[in-house]
Formats: sequence, C-alpha cells, structure tokens
Amino acid sequence: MNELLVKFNGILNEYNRRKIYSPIDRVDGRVKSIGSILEKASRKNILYDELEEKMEDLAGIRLICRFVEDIDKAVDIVRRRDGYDLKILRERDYVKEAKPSGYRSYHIHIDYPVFTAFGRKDVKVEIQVRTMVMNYWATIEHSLKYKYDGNMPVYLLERLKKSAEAAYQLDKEMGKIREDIHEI
Ligand code: 0O2
Repeated sequence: MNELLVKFNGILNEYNRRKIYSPIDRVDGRVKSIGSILEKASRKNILYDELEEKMEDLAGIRLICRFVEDIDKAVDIVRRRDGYDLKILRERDYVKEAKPSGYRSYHIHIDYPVFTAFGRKDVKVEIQVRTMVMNYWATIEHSLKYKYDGNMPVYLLERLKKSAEAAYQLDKEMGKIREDIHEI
C-alpha cells in the first residue's frame, strides 16, 4: 500500500510542480480492519485460508477527486499502468449506478506485485476513486453503520440514501459551476 501511495502521490506532485490542474486531489490508503474482514468473510462465505485470494480489498487506496468529471481521468491514470507495474482484474462503476445504500465510487481491483526478500508475491488491492463529497458521505455512513452492527433501522437507511442523492446533486452542481466559470 505504501508503494502505491508513493507512486500516486508522485504523479500528484508532478501536476502540482508544473502548476497543472490535477484530476487527483489527494491519495489515501487503508488496510481493512479485522472487524471488517470478519464481517465480509461471513457475508461472502470466505474461509480463513482463502482470505488472501478471495478478499480483494484487504489493502486499498483511495484517489480523491474534486469533481465527478475528474474520476474518469483518475481512472485513466490507473489504466495506463495496466501491464506495467500492476494488473487490472476488474472494474466496477458505482458512480453512474449507486449501490442500494446510495454509495458512489469507482472501484478498480488490481494485482500488485511486491518483491519481498523471498521472491515475488502478487497482492490484491482495491483502488477506490471518488469525489471529496462522495468520500465525505461514505466516511460518515461507514462510521454510523458500524455503530448499529449491520442492523440500522430502515428509516435511517432511507435518510442516508436521500443524503447520498443530495450529495450527488451537490457534486453535479459544483461541476456545472466550474464549467460555467471556464466558459467566461
Ligand atoms: P472498509 O473499512 O473500507 O474495508 P466490489 O467488488 O469492491 O465492487 P464488493 O465485493 O461487494 O464490491 O465489496 P464490498 O465489501 O461491498 O465493498 C468494498 C468496499 O467498498 C467497502 O469495504 C467500502 O470501503 C466500500 N463500500 C462499498 N459499499 C459501501 C457502502 O454502502 N457504504 C460505504 N461507506 N462504503 C462502501 P468495507 O469492508 O465496507 O469497509
């Protein structure tokens, strides 16, 4: 994860040094918590020995963008590396089609080769590409969800879903304002 953080931060710094607008505003990394691993393993019937192979988001990095339009450009930055220092396994577009919870993000699952002292080891990493607003919603929803241990009352789930839609409207409006300003 740290190697990938260095690489994507390197790209971000290049944009900044050249004073060119960067589609990636910030890069975050996260390692899945034990609680989250156990919850997902039981939800997806993954056995302990299969974790490394089947749980594709044990390690994850997040590319945070300012505008929805930047997401495609950030995804292209990852795609350009495919076959070089990483291998794209699959992509999921939850930006165009939100998850039932209201969650939006673009997921790219990759195999990332790590050269350990004992040889090469391909590690599965999930890259989540999302706007600051999507990240804000996901962070808050995630923390609230865990308080309820998966049993959040339906009326709260509905309110969270509505707030996700409001967040998406805000994202779109900010994009339109940017477009209008560029046209002046
Ligand atoms: P944590 O703590 O971040 O690890 P995928 O194959 O990735 O497209 P899949 O296999 O269904 O989707 O995976 P999953 O477990 O639903 O989602 C993978 C990760 O995406 C989650 O990991 C979250 O980081 C994020 N995510 C997906 N759906 C939601 C959602 O409804 N709300 C929020 N806040 N995040 C979501 P974890 O294990 O949930 O959390």
